[in-house]
Amino acid sequence: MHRVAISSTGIYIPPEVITNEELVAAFNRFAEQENSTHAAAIAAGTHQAIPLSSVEFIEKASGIKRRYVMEKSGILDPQRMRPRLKARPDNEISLMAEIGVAAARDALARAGKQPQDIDGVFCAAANMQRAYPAMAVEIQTALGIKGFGFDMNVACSSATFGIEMAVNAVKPGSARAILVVDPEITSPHLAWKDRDCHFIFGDVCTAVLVERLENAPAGAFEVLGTRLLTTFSSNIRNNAGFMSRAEDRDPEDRDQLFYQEGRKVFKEVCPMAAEHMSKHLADLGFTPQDVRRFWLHQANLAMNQLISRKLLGRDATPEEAPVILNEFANTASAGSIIAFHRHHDDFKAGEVGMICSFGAGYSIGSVVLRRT
Ligand code: CO8
Repeated sequence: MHRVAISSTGIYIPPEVITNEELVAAFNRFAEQENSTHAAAIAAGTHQAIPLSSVEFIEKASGIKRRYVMEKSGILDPQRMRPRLKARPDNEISLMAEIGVAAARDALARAGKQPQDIDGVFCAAANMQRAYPAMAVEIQTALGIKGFGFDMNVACSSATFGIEMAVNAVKPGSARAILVVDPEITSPHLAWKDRDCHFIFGDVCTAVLVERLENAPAGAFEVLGTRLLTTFSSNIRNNAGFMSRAEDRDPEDRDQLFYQEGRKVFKEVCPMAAEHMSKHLADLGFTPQDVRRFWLHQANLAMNQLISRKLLGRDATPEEAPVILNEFANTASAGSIIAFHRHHDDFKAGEVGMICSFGAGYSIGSVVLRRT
């Protein structure tokens, strides 16, 4: 069996930013237009007025201040309220694969590796652009990697579940190295007309290079353990799928986009995540106090504060549980990887850190790392 390490990570950041101020102004223009169209019915009590959104609420409830998106003009157009993405012909690389290739190239360069050093690509994301052929195979071929690839979706835990799959391929020797690529283009799946969730998500792509420790560059992070947990919940859902057409569903139907019971998710997932993390650490012979940094899923600031408090018995410092959701919003499975990507350079050899994601499914995935 081989010892396994994360050699590097990479990131692709989309070209456009939407601040909370811009987002709320566009949403409120949309709400006012709708309300004025339906003014008579609203006055008669037969139609519900759309309430206005507010920057103060968003920042207080979530900690999110802005988000990157692939295309913002369509999202901010009150007549449209969704991104404008161009359909590409089959002989052009698809958008998810294009940003996957960019993040993967960044990860390869940071580890000083070439495509011929890699044996597989897992495309792990909460939403796939199409059913087949796999995005992973398109990314693999565009990079010039010989070997294999497949897509996997475990919502916000796709990246950590992908890391476990990669560790399980590298450890027994079936692959020397795997790229876990997480292109999270969340904006086409977000209900930008729904005040309760229009602020939550952003687009990004991350990549993680998992390989044999013996081939990893100095300063790589050895994977000491991975652990996965799922339990079914309908509190975060998206019912869009291949049966929608046969069911005569309108793509604009509310359940064909992301929807959730945010309060219930908050209450149920925080204790589950804290318990999962402390058990995983205990089984590896660590206490939470032995961990220098927790790179947590980035859905909600108060959620991460509560989980850290449950783990440590006190508030975590920003150094112990870094926050990136103020800049990126919730980027589904990429959030904890961005936190790791941005906040690991200061680790000394021997120091231990933990990545943990949690989200729809419910799903929780943790990875314990030690700097070499
Ligand atoms: N502006 C002003 N007021 C608002 C707004 C707004 N934008 N939104 C809601 N309000 C109002 C509500 O109507 C409510 O009013 P009232 O008290 O009169 O009913 C009041 O503010 C409070 O509302 P909430 O109780 O809903 O507010 P919370 O404090 O619970 O905050 C959050 C809402 C931020 C959603 C919070 O509950 C949360 O973050 N929960 C955790 C959610 C979470 O982690 N979800 C994970 C989902 S991600 C995932 O797993 C991957 C999915 C795949 C990606 C898909 C891509 C699109």
